[in-house]
Amino acid sequence: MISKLPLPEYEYAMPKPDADLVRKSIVYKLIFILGVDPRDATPQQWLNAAIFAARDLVTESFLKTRRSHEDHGKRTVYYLSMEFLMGRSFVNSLINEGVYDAFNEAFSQLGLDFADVCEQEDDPGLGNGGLGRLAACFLDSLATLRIPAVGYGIRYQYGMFKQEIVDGQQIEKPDLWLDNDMQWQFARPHKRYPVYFGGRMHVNGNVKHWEPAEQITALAYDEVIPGYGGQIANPLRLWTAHAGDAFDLANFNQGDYFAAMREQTSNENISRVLYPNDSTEIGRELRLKQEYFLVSASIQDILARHKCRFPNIRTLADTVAIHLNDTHPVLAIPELMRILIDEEGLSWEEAWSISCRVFSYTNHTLMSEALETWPVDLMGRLLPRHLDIIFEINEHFLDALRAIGKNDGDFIRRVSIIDEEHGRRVRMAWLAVVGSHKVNGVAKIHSDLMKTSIFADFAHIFPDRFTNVTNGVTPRRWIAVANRPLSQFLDENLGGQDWRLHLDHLSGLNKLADDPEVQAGFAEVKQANKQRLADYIEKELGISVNPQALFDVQIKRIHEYKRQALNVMHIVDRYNKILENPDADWQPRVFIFAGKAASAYYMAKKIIRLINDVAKVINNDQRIRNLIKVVFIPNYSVSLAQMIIPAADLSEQISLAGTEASGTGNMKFALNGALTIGTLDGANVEILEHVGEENIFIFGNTVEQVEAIRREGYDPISYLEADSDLRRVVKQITTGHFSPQEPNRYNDVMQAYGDYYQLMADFRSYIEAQERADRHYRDTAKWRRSALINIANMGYFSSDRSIQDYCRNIWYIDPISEAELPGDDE
Ligand code: 26V
Repeated sequence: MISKLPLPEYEYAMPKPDADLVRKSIVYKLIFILGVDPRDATPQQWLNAAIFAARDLVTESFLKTRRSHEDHGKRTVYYLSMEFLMGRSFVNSLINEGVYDAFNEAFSQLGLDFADVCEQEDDPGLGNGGLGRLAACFLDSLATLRIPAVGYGIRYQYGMFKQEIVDGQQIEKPDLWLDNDMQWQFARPHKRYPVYFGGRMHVNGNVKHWEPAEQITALAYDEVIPGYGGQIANPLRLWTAHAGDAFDLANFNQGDYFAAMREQTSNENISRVLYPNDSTEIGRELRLKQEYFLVSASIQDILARHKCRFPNIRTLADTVAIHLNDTHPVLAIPELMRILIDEEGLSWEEAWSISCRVFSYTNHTLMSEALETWPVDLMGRLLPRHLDIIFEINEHFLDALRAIGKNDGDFIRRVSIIDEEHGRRVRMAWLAVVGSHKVNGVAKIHSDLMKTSIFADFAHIFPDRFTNVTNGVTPRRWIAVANRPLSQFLDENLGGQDWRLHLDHLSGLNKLADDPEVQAGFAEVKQANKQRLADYIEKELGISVNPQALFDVQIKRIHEYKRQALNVMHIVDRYNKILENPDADWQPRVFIFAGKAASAYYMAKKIIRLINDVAKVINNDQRIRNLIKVVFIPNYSVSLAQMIIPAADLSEQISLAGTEASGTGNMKFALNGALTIGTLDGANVEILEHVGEENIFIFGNTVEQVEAIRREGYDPISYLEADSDLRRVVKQITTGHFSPQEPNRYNDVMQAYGDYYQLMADFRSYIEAQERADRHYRDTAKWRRSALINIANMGYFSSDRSIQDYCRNIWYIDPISEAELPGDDE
């Protein structure tokens, strides 16, 4: 059978996606690609065969898209990110290509359990958390919205570590995701670029020449990112450091072959491992090398592509937008400047004008310890020409300020890209702001705070440069893939499937939210998901939880600012009160935690241990009669999130106001019908605006209050003195009630650094919000109504909307139109 041809001059056969053909295609792949006898095949091998069959489908869209790009020369966005937290690809691809049912049916014809086969897939963890997952949601939306786009990242050999919990404590194990042959990626052995390091600069009059000392090769692997609907697929190009032709040029030239080979091994390390977003500054040479490696390979690739399509490098800014996902890839700015000036012969002014129009930058955190700065010495040693360019950018910038009379020394010191006060460092965020035409925060409140805190000076200098794009999440992965029962419920109640592409169509649920039948339908969906999670917990952890209880969930990176410890304090308080008043009408709750702590983050690891110690005591206290269960699910990942979020009743978003830039988990929970208990922080503020205050539990101090308390001198002890419940909780935790073998274990956990994240100040208000949640839950109809209203009003939080905002206000990019796609009948 010959299918529609995207490549008309070559005939080829593509299995039509009906179950029969899919099955045959899978068996074919099993036999002829994997060389496995179907009779002996393991579920893993069946999965591998099915992935090859599925990849054929996405590859067709991929090649079509490439053709269309080549034929139309459209403006393209290049999304540079050190992290892409993609999650598993198999089911997502089937759903986006519209062939899920065919594959499902094919497996049932083969007598295999489809869910079991899907579970065999690795979950590549090439990201830390929110920033990496956002990049993945954005790629899905870019492809779905037919935006010409390429993602660029690093193909780390080891992604985020595997977390095991041993005796209540986190143990890190290497994540060998590449072991199972990454079948989704196409190796591109001919796409290779040299990346240089070290050496020195030669200055000859006006001409500067960089003579590097080391060379390493960046090799491309392309992952296919299918858009929903199967028409478009964009590439995610991941670079790997190739040792083959890497050597120390100096040693090699001196004939010291063995010394040159030693270097080779160390150069291979560049794409070895993902760095954790530690609480402590990293300042490591290898990380800087990684950042430059990504940037250099990607910029070379972008320029090569431009030159293929257009004769003149001076038109670059007309067809290229490069987005910097946080400051991590900001060396792209001096790298582009270097190539335009040193290699293309442009003047500084021409190069700078192009560069500023090309680049845009997203800030993802206000936390000062996460703002990257690099020692001038280190930068000069690794990248002397880039440092030189950064100095020159700074000079031009400061000169321009002085020229308009802004020459106050203190001001100049504050805005200088070079921090002269902490041992001379390059401030990467300053470089990003100076070198981009737009800078955005990721939620309204965060974008506003950006302009009054870290970037206050720059907001005066460049008032039009700062803007907001509230984050979003893809409804394909976070409903269609993660929550099939809810998808079916939505299809039935909204009379169609188009919410997957137009998430605002969920608003149709608003008028159904009081309908008892609709409520019952939703309750059935939620119950099924809770049961599935309860089964997982029982199987993996041997803890039996009551699926009728309220599922109260906090899953995210473990960090002091996210205040998992405040959640624990509520649990302990509830424990105390149940013991005091056992006959009251207590709402049974299951408290579910998951998340990784950066391996060097002492306090975060301690919080994990505390959760597990508290769990042990409370879960085993017969007097509690299962009214509380505490569960820490190990090894949090995208695939775990896909199972846990659909099962949640209550979503914990309890960061100290002003610390969580946006959060995206908050959106995924609300989209799946959980109610939020949260502070007025990040995107919670906008979620409140959309769902209405009667459908969310808001508590705690506002940003203004937090700041006022800090200004006036925060005194955590005064809260302890005023609140005997709080006093009791803190005393129990810090004096060993939950760690009797080691009473001092948690004596630093509650008030570390003078309670910097103000747990004590928000405790009482949090407890009251939890009581409101209990009362609300008891009124079943009221809770279900609220859950439905949450879902109904999440349309705004689709990453499709975020991407449309970026395209309109920052990248100036239009989608590929239907007419520009190679037609099926071409
Ligand atoms: C910093 C560093 C510095 C050391 C090297 C590795 C590394 C990796 C990541 C980071 C910064 C992480 C910032 C981040 O993840 N921000 C989160 O971004 C989400 C998407 O915008 C947002 O929803 C979260 O609120 C925000 O915390």
